[in-house]
Amino acid sequence: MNTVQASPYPYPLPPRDSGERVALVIIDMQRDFVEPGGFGAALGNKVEHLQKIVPTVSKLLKTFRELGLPVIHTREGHRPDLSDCPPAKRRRGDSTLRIGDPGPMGRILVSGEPGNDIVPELRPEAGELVIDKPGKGAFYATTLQERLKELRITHLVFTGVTTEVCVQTSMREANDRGYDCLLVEDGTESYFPEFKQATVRMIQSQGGIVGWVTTADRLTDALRNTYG
Ligand code: C5J
Repeated sequence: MNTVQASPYPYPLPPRDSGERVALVIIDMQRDFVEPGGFGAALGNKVEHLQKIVPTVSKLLKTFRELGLPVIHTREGHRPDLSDCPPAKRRRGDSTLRIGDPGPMGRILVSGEPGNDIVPELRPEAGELVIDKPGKGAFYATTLQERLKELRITHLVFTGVTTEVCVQTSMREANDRGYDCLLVEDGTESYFPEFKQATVRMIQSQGGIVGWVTTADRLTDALRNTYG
């Protein structure tokens, strides 16, 4: 079996034609989190820090597309009437701009607004799954699990933002549902470097309690050897 060099031990890739498939999951690479004027900035974060992973995620995206492997994009956002936004989520924090308020990129964290868009470099292509989610986890109140089953996806490679919030929550949800999960360390970022470091460590601790961790280059090499 082909594997990806990973920690705490090699990550097994499903053999071609095995009936199992690996997919790339790109979590919330939206303008609301990575550009000034969005939700991330409204919470007082330095959004520029997240922008440095865009080229790495973009290269991985290109590899998955070239190899004909499935890609899933997620977007955190709420319906325009905010009926799927718990009042507690809206109240949280001491920002002057709250979810649903008008900001420089439209209403904050509302589906269909410019800020809710995925950054242009990572824009989904026709045929790629886009999951709109009201929570931090990609499985909560979405059809993701059903779609993964339909597509026979058993292995999930996680990238995106932020490492310790939506990426880690989604990875834990996937792990509990029986998916083999791999985090790409240089394809994920946090507003807080120490939180990213801690997340990367805790995921692979105790023999891979939540999954495995690798780098984009190691993953790309293994994908090309296995599916190229
Ligand atoms: C946050 C996310 N941090 N995508 N969302 O609120 O991680």
